[in-house]
Amino acid sequence: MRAYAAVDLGASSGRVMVGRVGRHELKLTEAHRFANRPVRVPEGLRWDVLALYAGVLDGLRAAGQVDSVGIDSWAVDYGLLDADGALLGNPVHYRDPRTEGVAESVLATVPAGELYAATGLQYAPFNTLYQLTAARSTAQLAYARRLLMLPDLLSYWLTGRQGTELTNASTTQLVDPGTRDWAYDLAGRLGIDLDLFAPLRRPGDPAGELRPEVLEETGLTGPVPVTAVASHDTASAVAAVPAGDERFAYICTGTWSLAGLELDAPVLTEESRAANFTNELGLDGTVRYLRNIMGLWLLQECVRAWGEHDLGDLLHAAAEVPALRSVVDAGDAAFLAPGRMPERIAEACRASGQPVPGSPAEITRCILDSLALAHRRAVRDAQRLAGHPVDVVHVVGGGVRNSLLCQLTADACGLPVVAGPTEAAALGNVLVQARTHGLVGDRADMRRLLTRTQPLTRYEPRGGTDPWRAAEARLAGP
Ligand code: ADP
Ligand code: LRH
Repeated sequence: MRAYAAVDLGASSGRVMVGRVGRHELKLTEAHRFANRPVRVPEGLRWDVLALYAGVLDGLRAAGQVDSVGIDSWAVDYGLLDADGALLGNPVHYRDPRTEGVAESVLATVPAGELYAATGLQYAPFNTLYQLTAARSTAQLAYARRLLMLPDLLSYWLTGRQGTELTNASTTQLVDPGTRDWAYDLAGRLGIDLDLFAPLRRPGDPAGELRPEVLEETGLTGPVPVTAVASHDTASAVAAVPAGDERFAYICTGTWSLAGLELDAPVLTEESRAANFTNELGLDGTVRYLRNIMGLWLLQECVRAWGEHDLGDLLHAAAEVPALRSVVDAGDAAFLAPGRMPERIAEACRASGQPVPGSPAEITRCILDSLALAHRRAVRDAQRLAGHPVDVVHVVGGGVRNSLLCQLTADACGLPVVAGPTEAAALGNVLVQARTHGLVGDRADMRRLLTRTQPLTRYEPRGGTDPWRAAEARLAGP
């Protein structure tokens, strides 16, 4: 048995998990969990990256002696370093409004079709490409000599070594999904200096060893290697989908719902671009063909607005509310910004001529019905656009704990849902580390181990999908 620490930073919480792996065993325990609370300062919405780093150190101390450490986090965001290697300011949150209207200037230089052909990425206002364009005339960028994506920044602080992990780099919209290298021509046309990025590294590559100061602070005995994992949390989560064959769709449910397919090659058709599907890079040359759906962010923001509310009670009450009374488009970027979420959801229902949900239970039901409906659309669209039929939908991530959402997703998709594991990103992180020690083989081997060792719940679809089709039509408008 070996022990691996998986640092997994989500938009709502960070955790350090310990995975104990043997040839036929895989056990995950939580060493430490800490809140991830973005902070609004006069210049905008920022990540408190020092608090996150402190949480990582606390977590490593709680984890105890491990054979290796891997880090994954949410995508697209980065820290800038000056010529001395010091961090220039707090990383900007992808929900910061600085990218509003920026896409127009990018698209005036590189039309949307060309951008999709070059990078395979969906349009999302927060893609690193747009963030860098928004930052163009700032003093910070002028002084920056290095850009490190968030997991790479934390890895640098732990080890002193710099690199850019590929799966997360693919979310910058500056990587060519065909060559799996930088899109040099595109970056040149847009005046983006690729020298800012540290050299690419791939999951499984060595990423240094914990610095002596880190060993002292965490009480660990060196050398402790840090291993590059699929550092985009969604890439790690997809690697840990316990699928039996390739005929599956997945939904990674947490702050976001990332719904789609694992493919061997990108889908770069015009139809796919119009449907806003993304081709992010996954483990072992795979493509994560998926759509971003607003996810449980909608509920997180409502709960924040309502103050103290027990999530379990809220979900019980929501289960009693009649189904599909009102739905909103959970893929709409209008819900990206924080604030006033119950009012914004009510306004969207009013604007589409549906009953306006009022109580927290009604609004929660509206959110869960809307997420299930968006899951249905993404799973159906992905199969059609990629020509890749599926028999089952795997739900992983925090939403696994929400049995109502899992059941509604099965109902809406008209397919069985297999829910679990909850901590898929951490498990994918652990398994890539274990692979470097030869404890697991290929992706199929990893998935077999997950299926044998992790608790999974199966939800069969109830009733027909007609009510969901009707709700879809209602959203499409008259
Ligand atoms: P992220 O990694 O994006 O921060 P997670 O995968 O941790 O997100 O998922 C967080 C979400 O999981 C919460 O917003 C909440 O909706 C859901 N969740 C967590 N615990 C429970 C629970 N006990 N019951 C129902 N839902 C839960
Ligand atoms: C989920 C996630 C998702 C990205 C978003 C910014 O945590 O990494 O895959 O699109 O955050």
